[in-house]
Amino acid sequence: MTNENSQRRVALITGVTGQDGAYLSEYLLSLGYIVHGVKRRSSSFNTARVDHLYQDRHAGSVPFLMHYGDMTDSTNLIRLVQQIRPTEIYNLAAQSHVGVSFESPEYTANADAIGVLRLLEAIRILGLEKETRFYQASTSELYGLVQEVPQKETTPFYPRSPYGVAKLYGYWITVNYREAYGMFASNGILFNHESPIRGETFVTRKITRAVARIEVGLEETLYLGNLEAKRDWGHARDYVEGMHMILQAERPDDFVLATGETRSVREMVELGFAEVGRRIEWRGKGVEETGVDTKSGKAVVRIDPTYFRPTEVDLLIGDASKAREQLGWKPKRSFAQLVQEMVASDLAEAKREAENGKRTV
Ligand code: NDP
Ligand code: GDR
Repeated sequence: MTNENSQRRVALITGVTGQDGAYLSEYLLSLGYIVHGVKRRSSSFNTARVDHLYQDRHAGSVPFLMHYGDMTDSTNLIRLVQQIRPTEIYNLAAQSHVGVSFESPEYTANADAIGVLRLLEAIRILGLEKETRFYQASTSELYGLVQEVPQKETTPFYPRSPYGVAKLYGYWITVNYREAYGMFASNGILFNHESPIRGETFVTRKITRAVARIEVGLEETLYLGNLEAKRDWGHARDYVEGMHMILQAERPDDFVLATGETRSVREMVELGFAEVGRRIEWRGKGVEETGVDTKSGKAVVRIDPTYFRPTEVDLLIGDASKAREQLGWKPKRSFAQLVQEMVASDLAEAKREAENGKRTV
């Protein structure tokens, strides 16, 4: 069975201004979709990741449009779904930072849990259950405290943060609406995926950005929390293709997307610095531990206890066999390529900043 609306391919993406929203928009546009994105009102520009997709909108009709909206505003979501009548909705909007969710747990629950319900209800209220397919951005954070490795669709959930718990609701309400109302509603349980446009406070980007800034002399020290946590890190471009595949499947279902490899934050630090020819030697223990650059003899990595989380997810490693067998999805880009691409991009940016700094002084 193909999508009933295969003639008309109109996607609505919440969280369009985020890392995945930007790559997914690019990908769907390349497939000929009309893409509508939901952006939040902000006092400063927040569309840098998608500006290149709609900068020519005054020149003529463009297949990329943006609308103001918020996951905490159901009337707004209902109106958008009514106006756009999308054939596919990708719900990517979320307060997506695990650490921040301990600081803002109620807001995280509102946007990440009840927000999913609001969108599903919008589809139902408007009678679009058979017209609109729904993708929910679920996460490996659902697995939390290790129950089984590698983690797959049948592994029990045990979330370890307000973010993880909010996403648990999002996961199950998606399953429930599928079963209760026959909606084409699917979860992608995605393991960590990164890129040069990853938010700057997530650990991979924080590391590659600091490597670049230390290299060009803009910064001296990278402060981190738990170095022992292990993550299954893939490339965001591969994962947005998987999201699309999940909505083209014959039946709605839930799929893990992961690389099947895991590395610690410590290893990520070493690999990041290795990209600029620096070797890190670890000295000391606990919060006194430092990462010393053997070339300069300087401590370039230090521990800041404020980055430790009250409850941590120690080990994530995913088994994406179901997605490989049923959807034909597998990651194309390696971890080494990912780190190389991120450091190169951050180096270019740091050099530009250093140049501009010199000019204005
Ligand atoms: P980002 O943090 O880069 O993007 C999140 C997006 O959600 C941004 O566009 C943000 O807007 C928007 N947003 C946040 N709160 C609201 C709100 N209340 N109303 C409307 N929009 C809102 O996340 P990613 O792109 O990395 O992730 C996309 C989704 O996938 C998220 O739901 C995340 O939880 C989930 N996920 C991500 C994984 C990853 O490794 N990247 C892995 C598994 C799941 P603004 O730009 O204005 O802040
Ligand atoms: P995560 O990503 O929590 O896995 O959630 P993040 O990069 O924030 O943390 C990964 C691991 O690194 C440890 N860590 C630090 N993390 C941050 N952010 N900053 C630090 O200084 C630091 N030092 C050590 C963390 O403790 C953690 O163990 C991401 C998000 O994209 C979620 O939205 C998504 O659902 C999951 O990935 C899958």
